[in-house]
Amino acid sequence: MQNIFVKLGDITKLDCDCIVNAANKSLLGGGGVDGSIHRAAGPDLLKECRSLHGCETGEAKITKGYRLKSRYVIHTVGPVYSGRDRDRQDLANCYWNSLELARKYDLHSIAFSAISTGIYGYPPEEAVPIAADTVKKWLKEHTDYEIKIIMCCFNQRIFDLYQRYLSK
Ligand code: AR6
Repeated sequence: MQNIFVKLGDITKLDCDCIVNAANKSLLGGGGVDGSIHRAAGPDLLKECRSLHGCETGEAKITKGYRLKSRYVIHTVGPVYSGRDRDRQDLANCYWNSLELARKYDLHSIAFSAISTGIYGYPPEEAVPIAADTVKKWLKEHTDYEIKIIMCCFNQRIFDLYQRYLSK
């Protein structure tokens, strides 16, 4: 896919319109990528997050990026992996709703972290096809909207899975 790029590295270093945080329902920070984003953005991010009053699984909310290079942060809450059918829809909603929010704010580059594949335990082999299929479907339904999508991977295994799946 022309507009989808796979990148290995730290999402907090990326210079794009928005990065997508794998948050928890409180939106008040945590470990993993969430912790790194809050550390890099500085305390004003937490202040704005407090005003959002949390976020449901599969939904997405937006804040400014503060000290990050990225102008905005989209916070989405992935499912805690349970092995049930519902996980798949919840995870797909995270990608879909983040893209909807980016469009609403007229943002034209977005970097996703691999939502739920860390602390929330989603097996990367299952999560990567869901993420890739959802962004592809979104792009197909929004051909009038220009957006560069980066799938930012923090480890080689997820990077390889994306490369393989997206080249199909
Ligand atoms: N840049 C890019 N990707 C990263 C980075 C980084 N700096 N750090 C980690 N990853 P996780 P989850 C990858 O655990 O599974 C938090 O406590 C990581 O390798 O951050 O959705 C929240 O507050 C993995 O592939 O998020 C929640 O409580 C992916 O990001 C909970 O963790 C997601 O791993 C959410 O768990």
